[in-house]
Amino acid sequence: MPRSIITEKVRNIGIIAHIDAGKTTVTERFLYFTGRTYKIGEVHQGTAVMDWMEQERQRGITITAAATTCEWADHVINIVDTPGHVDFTVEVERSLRVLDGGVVVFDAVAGVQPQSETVWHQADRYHIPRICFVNKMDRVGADFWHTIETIRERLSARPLAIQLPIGIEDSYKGVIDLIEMVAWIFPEDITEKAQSQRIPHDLLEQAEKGREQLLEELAEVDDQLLISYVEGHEVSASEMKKAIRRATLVGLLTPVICGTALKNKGIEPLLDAVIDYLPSPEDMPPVVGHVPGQEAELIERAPTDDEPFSALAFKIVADPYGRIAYVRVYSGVMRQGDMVYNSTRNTRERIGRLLHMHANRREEVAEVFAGDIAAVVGPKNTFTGDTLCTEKSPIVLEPIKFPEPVIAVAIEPKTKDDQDRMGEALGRLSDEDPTFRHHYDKETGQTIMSGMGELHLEIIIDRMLREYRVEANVGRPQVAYKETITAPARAEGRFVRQTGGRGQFGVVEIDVEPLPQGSGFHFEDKTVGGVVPREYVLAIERGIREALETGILAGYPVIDVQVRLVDGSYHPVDSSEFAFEMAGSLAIQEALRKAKTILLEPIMNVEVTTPDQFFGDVLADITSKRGQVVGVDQRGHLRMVHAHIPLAETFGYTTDLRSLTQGRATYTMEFYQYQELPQSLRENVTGRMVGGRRR
Ligand SMILES: Nc1nc2c(ncn2[C@@H]2O[C@H](COP(=O)(O)OP(=O)(O)OP(=O)(O)O)[C@@H](O)[C@H]2O)c(=O)[nH]1
Ligand SMILES: [Mg+2]
Repeated sequence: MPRSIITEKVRNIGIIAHIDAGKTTVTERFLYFTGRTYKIGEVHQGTAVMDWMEQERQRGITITAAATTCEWADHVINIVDTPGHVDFTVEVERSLRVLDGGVVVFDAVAGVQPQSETVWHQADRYHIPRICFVNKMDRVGADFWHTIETIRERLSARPLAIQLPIGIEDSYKGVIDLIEMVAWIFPEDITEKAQSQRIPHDLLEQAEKGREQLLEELAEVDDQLLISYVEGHEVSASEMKKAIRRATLVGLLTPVICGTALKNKGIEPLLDAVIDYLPSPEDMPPVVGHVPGQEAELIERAPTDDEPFSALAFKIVADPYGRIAYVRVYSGVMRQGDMVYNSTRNTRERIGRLLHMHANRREEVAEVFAGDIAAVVGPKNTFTGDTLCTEKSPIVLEPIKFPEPVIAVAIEPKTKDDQDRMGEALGRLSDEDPTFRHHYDKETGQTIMSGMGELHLEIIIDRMLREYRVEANVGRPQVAYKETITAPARAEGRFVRQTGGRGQFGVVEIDVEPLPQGSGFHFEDKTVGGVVPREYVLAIERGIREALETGILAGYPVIDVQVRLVDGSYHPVDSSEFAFEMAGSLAIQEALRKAKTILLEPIMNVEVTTPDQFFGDVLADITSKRGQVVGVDQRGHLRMVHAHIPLAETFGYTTDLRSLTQGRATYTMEFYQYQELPQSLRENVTGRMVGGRRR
């Protein structure tokens, strides 16, 4: 069966923004205006199609990224609506990894907010072309131009206003399209179609100025347009659109338009802009990967159906009814019944059913093509970040990087039955969410769960109760400390037992070295001449990895370490994988003792918005929490305080801030980096434990 739509007419986009900017509301309007749904879903009424999880509807926030599809102007738009809350940043990260373009939504009153900055930089990392939608133009205090200014300043971007708003706040009516030079007034009655009309007389001069400025900015970055412009030709709307598209695709400019999703204004032009300015899969450069087992051997796949098949699994959903892997197809075709190769794990997977997803509704398809986003039902051994491809031409695509959990709680099931169900629930939930981890602490007999923040763990606990019926007592949140080394060291590990019968023999020598933050664990075999056979090297690495889960200071995981195996010896009879695993473990523990190991604590990026009169109190409170103020902005009567505060000091901050400011200040918080825990506080941590084991 041929594909029903050519790749050039496909858009894979993500809706990204700060929490509450209106992403889900925008997505719901997309579904309504394109005829996908017949009734508008509302977040605040708990009826949004995209926020289908119980926890989402109750809280009015998005927790999981939901995918859907709609059609507009002969094109297919695959949309992923992402959550804005930082605790669910994993959803943004994996969506951006597989999408081609982004719609960034801003609150017209607040302008760029901290989390929009974060998602913007995430999109930068993946070179995602984007357009900006200044939403909530109906709100008191809405300001299109101020928002554009914050995009320029805080995101270091080049925003390009391609519309002018008509009216503002209560009287916001529509927009002037500076390219076509027409006005759109959006009817109050949603069943009426918006019509373009002549620009109102009193706005004509402003519109002409706006267009002139738009042309100047475009000419600065686009040579083709520059030529027409300096030669004094009348530049046509279609020439302008092409130039804007070129500049957007390479990230030189970001078109900005406005509206109010809640009041159904500005949605059709936004859909047009998605088609006009965001890339199709064909516009994307070939995806790059490497030959399995040879990381330096790079290979490419062009985004066409006749290339060998390759796809990346970016999300696993494991509900009690089955396991589904969401994939992005980069090249080639995958059909039901195909045997595909998981090159990340060197396993094979028989493809059962293939689906297109609409939030939590499913539509079965026989095959999926280059550029598609689809779901595979029932894979057993495919995990987030894995590559699926043809075994004949294998490729390993770059996996997705996820942040480390920073917060932990102890959880104790109430009954034996709960205990059994909890095991299954934990397995499934961590399968879905790479930023959620759990382990069993032998010493305290507790299960420790760790994640990205209080809300993240709260939702997990809630899901365990509702979906898996696990009742449990949950401890207070604790900081997930880490350990790391600060100096290089060499150490030997000997595991030798040779008294009668078959003995044990494994001897290894390793070098360790600190790595920059975020690098993780690297292992390299530097031995020569087969002093340690290959299978034992793997055992050594395993032993080291395991030992690093429990550091020597307070039992917290050790991060950012380079380990080189430099020497070793084996015995033809007594050596075993077990002996080398032990030797590796002993060597790394010895090395950690020599390599000046320190404790690290997570530091958070906090932004507090407070009325002037509480500014002093807010500052003093931040200082008392070992916080450091790194910047202060002023807007009207509000101050925005940007600070770094250790996570340990932020528990309960919502309550503190409320009582300090009579509930008039707000804040957002996200992980910034790990820093050494001051010596004076070390005692508190080494005498306590969670997220690690005391030794
Ligand atoms: N006044 C006004 N309110 C809006 C507009 N768009 C959305 N809202 C409201 O803002 C709130 C948040 O909207 P959502 O669409 O849930 O925002 P979101 O960006 O999806 O939020 P998260 O997914 O939790 O990050 C809801 O109460 C919406 O009704 C708008 O244009 N004007
Ligand atoms: Mg949402």
